[in-house]
Amino acid sequence: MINIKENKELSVLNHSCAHLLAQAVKHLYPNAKFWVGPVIEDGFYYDIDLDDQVIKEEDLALIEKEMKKCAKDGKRIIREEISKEDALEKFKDDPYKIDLISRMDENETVISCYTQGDFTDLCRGPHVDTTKEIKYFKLLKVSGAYWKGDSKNKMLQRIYGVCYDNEEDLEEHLKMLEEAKQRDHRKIGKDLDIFMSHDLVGKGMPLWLPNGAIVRKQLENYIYEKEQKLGYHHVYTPCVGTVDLYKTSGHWDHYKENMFPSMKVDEEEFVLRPMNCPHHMLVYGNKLHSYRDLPIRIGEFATDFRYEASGAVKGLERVRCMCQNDAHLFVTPEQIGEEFKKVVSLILDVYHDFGLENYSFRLSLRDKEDKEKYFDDDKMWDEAENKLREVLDELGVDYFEAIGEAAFYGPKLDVEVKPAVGPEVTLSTCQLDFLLPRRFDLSYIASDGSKQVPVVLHRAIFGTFDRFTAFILEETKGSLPTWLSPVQVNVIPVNNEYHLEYANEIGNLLMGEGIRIEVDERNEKLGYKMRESTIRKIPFSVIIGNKEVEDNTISYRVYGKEETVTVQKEEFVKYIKEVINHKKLNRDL
Ligand code: TSB
Ligand code: ZN
Repeated sequence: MINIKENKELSVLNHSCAHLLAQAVKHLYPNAKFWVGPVIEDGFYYDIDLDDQVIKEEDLALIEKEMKKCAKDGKRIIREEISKEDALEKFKDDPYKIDLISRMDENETVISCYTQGDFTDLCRGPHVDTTKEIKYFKLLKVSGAYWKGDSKNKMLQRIYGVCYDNEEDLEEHLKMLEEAKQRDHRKIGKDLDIFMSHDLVGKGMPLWLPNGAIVRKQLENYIYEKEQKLGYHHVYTPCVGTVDLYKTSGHWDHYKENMFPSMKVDEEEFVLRPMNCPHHMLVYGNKLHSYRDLPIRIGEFATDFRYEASGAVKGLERVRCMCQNDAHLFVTPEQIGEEFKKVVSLILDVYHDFGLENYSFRLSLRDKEDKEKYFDDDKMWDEAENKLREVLDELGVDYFEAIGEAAFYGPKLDVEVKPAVGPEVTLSTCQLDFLLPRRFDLSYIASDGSKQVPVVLHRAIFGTFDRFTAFILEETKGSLPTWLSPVQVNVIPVNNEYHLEYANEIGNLLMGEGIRIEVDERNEKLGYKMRESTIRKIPFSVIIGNKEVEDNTISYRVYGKEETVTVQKEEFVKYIKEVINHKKLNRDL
């Protein structure tokens, strides 16, 4: 897709279209006041204050119509330069423009305005010459946006749109948006009954429905087994901690704006935890350790709470209550490379099992000049950063480096993925940490008998179960591999009168083998039931008709495939168990 912001002509066109939008809104809502209307990667938006009037999605068509009318007039777009004083006078009734003008650079003594017909807006420009040039546009959505992005400020209404210089490109863009919408995990999650939300529970607090709970449980079992085999020890710790715990860890100073406010209970002051590291530090510190015990790997499927801006929360991808597939690995400095390699190998292994290919590794390093953000130990940083690079090269992993993106406590490796809608997000992460073990006064006895401080690797392979589920739903378009699917086999009798008994027998046989099944015993036509099976993306549909009853066989169809296969029932059981146990991907069926 074209990055509109980086394309000079399209950028001018989109910005002019934002003005056209403002002009139309002003015609239809005379009280409207305008904040800013910038060009973004995929179009433009305008933030508008309408007091208590609300623009709804269905109003956009009317606004678009008015825009077309204004554009057709073909008014010239005229630039005018005025002094700051004149600008303050001209816009004196508009607090938003006054705010913009007053904050302009000291040296900016001349201010430009653009006028088209009856509409004038403060703007640096440039713009197209006449409104006639703004032809191929579409308003896309409307949402709330706090003034200056601050939740303490008034909520404005943000209208998004896009504009091209020809019809084909606009059509192409809209088609792509429609495809992305179909792939959006929020839609799939609703269609497949994976999760819901409710205002009474709160923003960013999804409720996992029975189907979603099956998926999550399977993910938990899967990663637990892998971690067990790699020598992890799993723990359960509370999802609250005292403020003092987070003062000790440093989160209270460095991470407070991402935390829920504290609450007092008797004499103690608690916070909902945003991270699990402090708890795991205490678990490590519960015993004396020798270098022979290390690495010690403490894992937990741990619930965390983070304050995410209300405009940023999104389905399962960005939530305020999440469950991390977390672990903290305590190692000697000499073990960093080897342990990091195991984590990266585990990431590669897991992504391979899920057939994931659309991701990239980002190695976040310190900015050597920034002595304020990063603790001052060049030797330690250099060694750690080189070690991580070495491991990645050894494993032949492609990665890009991001200077200045490291955490203040150490370098890290993140896996970045692109959701159907919206900017990239991090899935897996592995972060080196030299500081936290010191803050908690952790130690081990080295081979020479001296007391040493361990190094910690924070790592989350799925990131959170929430975000990973969102991603996997989008990557598979909801057609999950059989081992993850809430319903694995849908048994469909052609005619209940003759075939239901045998269908139930097959259902019980499969259920007895631990396979998740449903028997569709509704009095509906076969075609209807098959279509529904497809809509629900159930991997296997088993069809039971006369022939199957007579021959003691079953016929099945794999999701997305045309052909129907008839086999002995024992053979089917064997086959589907193999598909599940080997976690076969749909593309390999
Ligand atoms: C890995 N202390 C480390 C941990 O030991 C930590 O918390 N790292 S983190 O802040 O990067 O979070 C881990 C992962 O959680 C991220 O990589 C990301 O995949 C996921 N995550 C972060 N914020 C959210 C959120 N708001 N909603 C869903 N998942 C999130
Ligand atoms: Zn951590």
